[in-house]
Amino acid sequence: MRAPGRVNLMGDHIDYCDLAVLPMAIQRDVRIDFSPRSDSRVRLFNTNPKHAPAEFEAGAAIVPAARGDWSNYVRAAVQHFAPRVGSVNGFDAVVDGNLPEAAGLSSSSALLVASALALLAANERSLPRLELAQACAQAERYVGTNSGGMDQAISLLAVEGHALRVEFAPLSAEAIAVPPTWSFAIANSLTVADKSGSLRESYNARRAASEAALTAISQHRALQGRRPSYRELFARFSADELLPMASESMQGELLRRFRHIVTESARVEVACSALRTGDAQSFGAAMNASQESLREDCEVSTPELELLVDLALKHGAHGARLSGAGLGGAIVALVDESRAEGLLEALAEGFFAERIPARDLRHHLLLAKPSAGASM
Ligand code: NG1
Repeated sequence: MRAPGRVNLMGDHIDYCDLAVLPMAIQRDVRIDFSPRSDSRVRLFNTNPKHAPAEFEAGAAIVPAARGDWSNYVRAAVQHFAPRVGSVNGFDAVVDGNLPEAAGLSSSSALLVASALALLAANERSLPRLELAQACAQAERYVGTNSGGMDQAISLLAVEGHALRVEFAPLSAEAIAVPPTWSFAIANSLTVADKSGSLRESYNARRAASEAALTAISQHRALQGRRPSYRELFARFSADELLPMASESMQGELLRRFRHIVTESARVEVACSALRTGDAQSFGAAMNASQESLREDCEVSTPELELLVDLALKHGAHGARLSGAGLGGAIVALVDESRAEGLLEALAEGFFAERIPARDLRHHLLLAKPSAGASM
């Protein structure tokens, strides 16, 4: 079983508001080799020696391993899907992968998705992909992150050569072709974005702020105390109308978080149009505006991410932004194919040379290939 990681091209910290996002699956993935068992035991071995083997009983109430333990993503999938399967067969599995972990490239969701598919296959079951993606998003809450559904959706629904405009509630996806002359470079900031561990609270706090901001704006006279969803709000008011309304309804951090949600959601539409028409300049400008918003309003950038973005812009990128939850993790930069190698060299020299041995470079710096979703 293989499930890809992803880079998010536009729309961060808004999927949990059920607002559309624009991720793309990449060529790096999590792979699980498994054989079904006749009992309900799940036995796991990871080819990365950092991750200890694990073993548990499949069922509806699986005790989690310690916070941050890799096996929790498999436990999450098995606990969620075991009751659907009924009398469940477990599996023996070897887990392997080439995604940098905790880099904002969604290795955790890829592991969960691959585990869900393995459990279903071990029990000769299958589910429609859309249903599976929704269920995997719910399943991931087992690890304590109150996440949105972007990562599971892209890992399951991605189409080779395309990015995916993903909408939520109900989940749907539109594949948009990536022009062959566009390259997306990914560079890992090497600072850890470990959502399942210490950064869980910061992530959940942003989601909580998105809810609180909605409650605050519903007190505005134009809404008369009726609390809409973000989608309803955006259907009724333009960004230009909403921002002054927000200034009257909230302040400080909450206002900044709300402003990020409003402007980022608008940028997803700009980016989708630019992708459809092959307008790299507009796409890049939207990426740059997104980075500013992620830094100033969402407050999830770091000095290392800033440095990478600056380097990318100085060396030919149309635009660059952090990708995913931030607070570490990777950046993504849009560059013309003809300038991509030059950009990689500049990032290697300007950022990685003094931080990691050259042999590790390929792991942390790559050109993304828009890849297909999970497969057996
Ligand atoms: P990453 O980048 O994998 O930490 C997280 C969430 C997404 C989304 C982004 C921010 C999980 C599994 N994924 O992604 O749903 O909210 O942050 O856009 O928590």
